[in-house]
Amino acid sequence: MALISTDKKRIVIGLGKTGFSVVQFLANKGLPVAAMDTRENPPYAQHMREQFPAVPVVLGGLDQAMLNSAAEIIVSPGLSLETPELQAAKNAGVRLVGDIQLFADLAKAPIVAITGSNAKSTVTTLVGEMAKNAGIRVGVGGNLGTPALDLLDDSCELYVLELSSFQLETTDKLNAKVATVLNVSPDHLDRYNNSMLEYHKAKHRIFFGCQQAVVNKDDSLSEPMLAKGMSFVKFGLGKPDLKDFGVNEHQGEAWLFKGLTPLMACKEIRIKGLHNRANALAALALGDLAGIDMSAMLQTLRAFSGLPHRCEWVREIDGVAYFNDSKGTNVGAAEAALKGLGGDISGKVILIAGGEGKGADFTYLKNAVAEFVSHLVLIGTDAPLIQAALQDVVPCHSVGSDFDAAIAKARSLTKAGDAVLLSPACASFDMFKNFEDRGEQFAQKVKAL
Ligand code: UMA
Ligand code: ADP
Repeated sequence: MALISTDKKRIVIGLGKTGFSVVQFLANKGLPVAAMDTRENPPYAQHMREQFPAVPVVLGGLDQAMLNSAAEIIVSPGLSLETPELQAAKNAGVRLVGDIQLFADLAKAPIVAITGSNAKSTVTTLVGEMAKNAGIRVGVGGNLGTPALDLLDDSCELYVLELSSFQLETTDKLNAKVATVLNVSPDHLDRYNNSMLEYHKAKHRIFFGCQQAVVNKDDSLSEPMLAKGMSFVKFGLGKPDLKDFGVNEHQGEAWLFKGLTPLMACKEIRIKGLHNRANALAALALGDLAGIDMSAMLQTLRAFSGLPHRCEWVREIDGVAYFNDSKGTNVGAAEAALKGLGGDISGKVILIAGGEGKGADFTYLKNAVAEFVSHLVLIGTDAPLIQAALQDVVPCHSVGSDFDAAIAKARSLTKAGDAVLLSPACASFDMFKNFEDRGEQFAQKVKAL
């Protein structure tokens, strides 16, 4: 949909990264705009005063009368569409939309769109690096960090977007060239009335208007609900069918394959663990459909050393390795980290977990914990919920919100060959600024031991 000029204001809700990028985009086009945030002092309030002093800003709540008379409301991903004031405006006939839809309406280059409960950032970064290494002018962002509208550039030849379920809720037609739901496991259920179906449906909005889908053979929830007009390529850790990506034996070892063609030995992939093998296959499938040169993609897999805070090795003390997986913010991620790491060590994992559980059911972790974990050290608000779910399986040690005590306790429970893993299965906001802060503090404290 084109941006229609009107005297009515577009109202941007949220003055975080997204909201500020939307204000900037609309104001630069000369369109009337106002901004609101339910917070008294949102992160970009000062930037607004400095750079857009003429744009009206309402803080500490939403002004219903202004909302009801808006030309359109552009809602940041951090605020639920169920917010009563937004629902009232919608009922008064005002369209609610998000930054990703504004982006999709104007982007001239093809879009590779990536969502899933886990592995989004890794796969998005990989596809972006693959495109760069193939000499393609590429814009990479979305939930990964750079708001989509900041990527718009007519000289761009390809966009690679990481999209969250929150961003997809406000996206009606993305029209991606290639899209994928990498995997679906419980996350953000507090925002979806505890309904996996609602969360799943939000993720699958990524396929609206899409030409080609990449499907995870090992996760049936990744299959598009409505496949009309779309072609498919699948990836999975087993042997691939003719046009799919998978793993097969070649020259006596495991190789990545496209159909019958061996591509490279799995041991050459620099990021380790079975979950990263799946991520490499997903990136290859997406990149191949987007037209990225295969040899540049394989070279990228040999060189890419992974993002910080994702199963990142920190240090070894007395034969015990310490890993920072602070980005493991839900049960599916913690499970993948345990399986990826647990199989690679001679001893057991001492897992540090806890924080804000977002309504998750932690019994999901029972099997992985029983197989790989010797002790669970628990921090943060939802430690009691995790303890209740897993204390039958493994000894649990709650230390409240004392992160130093958590690390000391974990260390005291180790023996040579073990690993200490921070993979909280929870959001960080009860004790830290964000997951990066949690991971950095962990690394710092472990290095100081
Ligand atoms: N908030 C309010 N009132 C408001 C608006 C927001 O209280 O009126 C609060 C909410 O609690 C929310 C927080 O502010 O959690 C941030 O919301 P925001 O919409 O201002 O966030 P942005 O700074 O714009 O960042 C968003 C994404 N954040 C969320 O979806 C919560 C960032 O993803 C993303 O990088 C950025 O846009 C650019 O696209 C972060 C994230 O945690 C990494 N995403 C979740 C995840 O990955 O699990 C979905
Ligand atoms: P996202 O952006 O979706 O949070 P990341 O690439 O940042 O994904 O990875 C987050 C966490 O998810 C990692 O720290 C790891 O614990 C877990 N993870 C990575 N790859 C996978 C996968 N293929 N399946 C399940 N979990 C994964």
